[in-house]
Amino acid sequence: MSLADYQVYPDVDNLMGEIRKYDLFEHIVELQAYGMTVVPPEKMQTSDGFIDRLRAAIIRACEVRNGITIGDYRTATPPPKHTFRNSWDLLEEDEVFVEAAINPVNVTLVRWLLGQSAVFSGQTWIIKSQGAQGLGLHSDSHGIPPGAGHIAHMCNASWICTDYTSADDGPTVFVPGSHHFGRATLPHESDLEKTSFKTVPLIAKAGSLAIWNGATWHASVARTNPGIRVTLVQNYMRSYMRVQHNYEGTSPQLLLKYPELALLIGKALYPYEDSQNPDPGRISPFMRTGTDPFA
Ligand SMILES: O=C(O)CCC(=O)C(=O)O
Ligand SMILES: [Fe+2]
Repeated sequence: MSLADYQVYPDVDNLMGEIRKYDLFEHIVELQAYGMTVVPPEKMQTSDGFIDRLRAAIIRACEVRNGITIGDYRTATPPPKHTFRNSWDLLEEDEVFVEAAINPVNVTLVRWLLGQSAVFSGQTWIIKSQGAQGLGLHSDSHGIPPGAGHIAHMCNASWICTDYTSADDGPTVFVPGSHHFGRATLPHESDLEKTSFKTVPLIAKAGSLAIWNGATWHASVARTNPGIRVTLVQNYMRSYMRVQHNYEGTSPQLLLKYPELALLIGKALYPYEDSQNPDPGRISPFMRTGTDPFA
């Protein structure tokens, strides 16, 4: 008899059942210890052709939204400045994005990190072509101040839509265990060339799911291979820090008269709320909170 069979702690007992059913114990341990894990395609319980449909839907959405032609992902050479635009909020573009968001293995791991009340926050693509630069080390738990480590507040569950075979594919890289630091990177820590933190690359077959505690530091390296890297990034979060009422509709006259009120009301923030229309002036103060509770 296992502890879960007593059914005295349903939030965990039910999750244990799913973890066992999908053979995820090793991934749960990796999430706890390293802050990230990669689940291979054969464990993902996806329907036939899922990852091909997902990759095609991402490419189609990027072509339509940005008025470009990408074509075959193995040979495409779209200019990076066009493929990184208008990439958020894909759920209603194609039902394959819903399939991606509610995949049972994905959801089990998300609930392990964020509890049963975890909510879906957003999806965006990464389309990375030959010559595209990497990204510095950062945490995705924007706005979570140091001191709030211990539990995951958000997570990133990314579908790998093309093979990441080596560093030449321009993959994400991670600092294992960095979620235990419970803070975002400081400016002098983020340059991958200069930082003393050691990283592991995300090597995975198309159809895998890479999932990490949002606090786990990660970066990406430049892509030198031809063709494009395609990824569907999905953010989930705990639901507890939502405002009780949407004050964004407050009358502009009132906000103009009381600038302090305008500051407190807080326009939706990238990447968590109004991803189509973020207020750039608020992004870096928000992210800086990740390094200082008084920021
Ligand atoms: O893999 C990458 O290109 C970076 C991904 C990243 O930082 C993210 O999805 O949060
Ligand atoms: Fe990130």
